[in-house]
Amino acid sequence: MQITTATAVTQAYMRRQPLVALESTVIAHGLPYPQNVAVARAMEALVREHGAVPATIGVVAGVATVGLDDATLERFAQASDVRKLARRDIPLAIADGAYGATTVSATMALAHAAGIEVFATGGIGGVHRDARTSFDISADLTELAKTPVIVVCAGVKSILDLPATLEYLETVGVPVYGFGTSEFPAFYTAKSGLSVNCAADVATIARAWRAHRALGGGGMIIAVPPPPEFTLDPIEIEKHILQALAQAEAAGIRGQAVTPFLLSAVMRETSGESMRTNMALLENNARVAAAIAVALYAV
Ligand code: PSU
Ligand code: MN
Repeated sequence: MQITTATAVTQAYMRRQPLVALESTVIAHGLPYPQNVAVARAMEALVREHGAVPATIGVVAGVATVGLDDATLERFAQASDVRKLARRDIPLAIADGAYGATTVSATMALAHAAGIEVFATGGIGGVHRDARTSFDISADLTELAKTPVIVVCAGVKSILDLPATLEYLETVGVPVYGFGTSEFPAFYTAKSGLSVNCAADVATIARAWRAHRALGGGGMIIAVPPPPEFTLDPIEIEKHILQALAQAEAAGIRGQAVTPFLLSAVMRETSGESMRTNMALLENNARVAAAIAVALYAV
């Protein structure tokens, strides 16, 4: 399989500059236009400002691409023919010559294939609240179990079952560190009531990563609380989530459509407030990921 890398990414390898992978599902299926392309560009700019080279990942006309150019970002942000790709969806997208936005699992797979160790996103997928009957557990979790990439996120959206997601990650040996906190963030808020190990700074993360890799470990989660000025009231947000879940149930939404449906329902319910939080934490995570990528060169 051929992987195309952008010139800036190839140069980064040659110059031994740190790289940060970014996903494209959040652009194509996670946020509305034009906010999606604005935040994608802002994340790339922030990664550069903090000393690393950004590589947004996707499948472009059947070609796995590391480092989408600006016109392709725009296409992903606007087009309705862009597939949502988990790891298992990459092969057919390539064979069909299709366009595909990569989720966390697919982005990790391609980032690793391209030699990139750090990846910034918003929230990872996880165990859905109805998993006992639906069996809906995101492929992000199994990917984290095996693919060695540091995933910088704001934890897991509370549309999911957070305690079950943390249990799953423990079972499959994925380290989950709060960035400067021992409380697992819940995406819209810093508070989930769930404890994780605290990693105090990027140098600590870099040392822990080397140890994890030396032991043959796969992925690692760095959970960064959302910026305080953008956090939402957990009780308020839970009301909207319950409404979104009821709408999904009534509309019979299943499979990979569930997450995008719930995200846009919550955005509607909160009249865009949750979208502002989403954008702010994506940008914040891009900064932290760049700092971690830089720190990896120092250990
Ligand atoms: N969480 C968000 N926004 C998103 C996603 C997750 O806050 O857009 C996307 C990510 O790409 C993640 C995917 O990998 O949803 C998970 O989808 P599923 O639940 O179908 O595995
Ligand atoms: Mn699912």
